[in-house]
Amino acid sequence: MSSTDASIVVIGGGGHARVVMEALLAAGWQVAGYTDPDGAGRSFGSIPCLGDDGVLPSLAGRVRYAIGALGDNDLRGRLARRALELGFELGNAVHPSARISPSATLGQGIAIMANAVLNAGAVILDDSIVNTAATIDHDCRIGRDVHIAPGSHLAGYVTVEDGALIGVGSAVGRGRPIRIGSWAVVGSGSVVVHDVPPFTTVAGNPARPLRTGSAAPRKET
Ligand code: JB3
Repeated sequence: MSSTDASIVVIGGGGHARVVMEALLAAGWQVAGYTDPDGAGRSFGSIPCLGDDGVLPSLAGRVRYAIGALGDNDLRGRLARRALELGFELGNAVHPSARISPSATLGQGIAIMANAVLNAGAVILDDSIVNTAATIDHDCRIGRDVHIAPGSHLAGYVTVEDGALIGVGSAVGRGRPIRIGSWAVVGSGSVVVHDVPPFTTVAGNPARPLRTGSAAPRKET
């Protein structure tokens, strides 16, 4: 394995990581391998599992980039920050079929999957996922460690704070500012037209609160 500017290690080896790896390959990255505690001796196509995350320190001098590739927002963010501490830079997995406005702003360690759309002025912060065919319209602001699940649609001026999950096939916004609070969860197929407080789970059409918590929720859609 040689260090190149396009070489990246993927942290995670499950379903999300496989989609990330295919997006990376399609975008021209050299995927050096992935880490997974359950992946010993396995590979994904020609991409080897390098072992668990204990191998990362020894890779840091040889592979320039890493990306956290787990669906769990909290774990993904923590692993990405650990990679930064080890000296990796965070790379972005942007599938070539995604349509990203030239006025959009991307952080680091982000996954933007096939057929996603980011329109004018959208901002996506570090370690967030814009999953397959999700659309983020103008002037939306997506925080860190967020997951916009497949087929979700955000109208203009939506803010999604750190750690929040917008479940599969949801619609958020109605053309004026709406805020989804940090670590909130929007259930699959919801229609959200009002602010959602932090640590709150909502679902339905119109989306209504199901429960309120005080700690980072596990992933769920
Ligand atoms: O809904 C969609 C399109 N994708 C979902 C994604 C966003 O989240 C997907 O369907 C899953 O619900 C989920 O994908 P993820 O996180 O890849 O989950 P899963 O397929 O269950 O695989 C998790 C993998 O992470 C397993 O192979 C675990 O062994 C591994 N893992 C767990 N903890 C870890 C760690 N890997 C590393 N490197 N480090 C860990 O600490």
